[in-house]
Amino acid sequence: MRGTKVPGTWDIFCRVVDNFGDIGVCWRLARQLAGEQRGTVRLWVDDLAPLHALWREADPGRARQLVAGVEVHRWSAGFPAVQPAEVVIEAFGCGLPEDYVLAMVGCGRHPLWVVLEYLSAERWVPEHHGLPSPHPRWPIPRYFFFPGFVAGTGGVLCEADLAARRAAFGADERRRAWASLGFEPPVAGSTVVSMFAYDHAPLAGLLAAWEQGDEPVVVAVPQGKIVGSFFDYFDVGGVEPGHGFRRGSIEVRILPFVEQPRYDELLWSCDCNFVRGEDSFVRAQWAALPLVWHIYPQAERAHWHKLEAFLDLYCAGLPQPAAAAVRAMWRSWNSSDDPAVSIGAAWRGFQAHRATLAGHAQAWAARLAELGDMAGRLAQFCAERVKY
Ligand code: TRH
Repeated sequence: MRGTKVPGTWDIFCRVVDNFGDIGVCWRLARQLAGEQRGTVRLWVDDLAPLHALWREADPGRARQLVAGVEVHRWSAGFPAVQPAEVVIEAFGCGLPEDYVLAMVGCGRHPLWVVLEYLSAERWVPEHHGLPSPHPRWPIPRYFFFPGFVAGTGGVLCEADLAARRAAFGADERRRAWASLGFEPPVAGSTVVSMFAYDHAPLAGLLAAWEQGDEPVVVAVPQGKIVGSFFDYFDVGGVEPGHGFRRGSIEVRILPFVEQPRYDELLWSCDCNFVRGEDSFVRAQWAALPLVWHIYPQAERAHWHKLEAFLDLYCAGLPQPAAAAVRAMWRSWNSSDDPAVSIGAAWRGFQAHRATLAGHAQAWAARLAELGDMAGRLAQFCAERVKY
């Protein structure tokens, strides 16, 4: 139907502010638009090293390459003269190159400019999602697109084959996944957790609780800065990925930083996942298992509103004691200054509800799936606004 055809060409602009989240989301989106929406997608990113960590085939030394059906370009100063795409995505306030904007202005039919925002569960998000954002100088159609967890937002990214991949991941696949990381599967009866968190997490308190607890805990830690905090706590030297160490009730497994699809498999192989930022947080929700979120810290504790807003949504429908345990655990994990509940006590409270939380995680993932995937919603959003 005229006016609702999914746009054919896309330019996604991404600046790596820090860590992996910005490129993690943009790369997932780019792959989906190319693979599932059959778009011709160019991804412009200013730093290819984090992309290489998420997807080894992406060569950080090449300024232009085709990877997983996406044309990946290093975004550097002196932007080349290119024909703008039908839809231009400015991710997370990264801005667009001035020359590129002028090329957009010069197009007979102006491209659609989409300002992709960060994910938030705050109440104002549905009211702002999809609003026009008129450019101060140029008559280019520009709109806000807000991902989110409720109807009226853009949803969250979810590949079309994710549920099938998850369902097909059984005991054999789990064994293979552990073997590929250099380990035997953890023995039955242990609580297996993955750990991806920022440096300021109250890790030592949690490790002490695990070490001194009655139950065996296996902690899988992908390579990253936080590994150093494990070495400090256990007073061990640099342990290489594929190796681990034990003390008391805890076994620590140091893993490589794996590619995005393998990270999903790690999440599926655990009983509880500690995740952070934006994209791993969403993947842990799709894993349909209990999770603990370390939110990206912002100035003036702005992140705290986001944390509470998500807790309000996530805990709705949970029996009160289990909801209180989730709140206590997440608040304690995110409080760098003197949390009201010690992290050890918070963990014990959280674990006491593990069966309820496991069931709830499945219900939450099913509810999220009903919203529809963000890439598809974005394609539809643009189809309704692009002028052909
Ligand atoms: O890395 P993050 O902390 O990213 C961000 C950025 O800090 C960003 O600036 C900030 O605004 C945002 O958080 C909120 O966390 P995130 O979003 O979870 O991204 C991590 C990515 O790394 C995600 O795509 C999952 C992936 N990953 C792997 O592919 N393999 C791994 O082994 C691990 C640990 C993660």
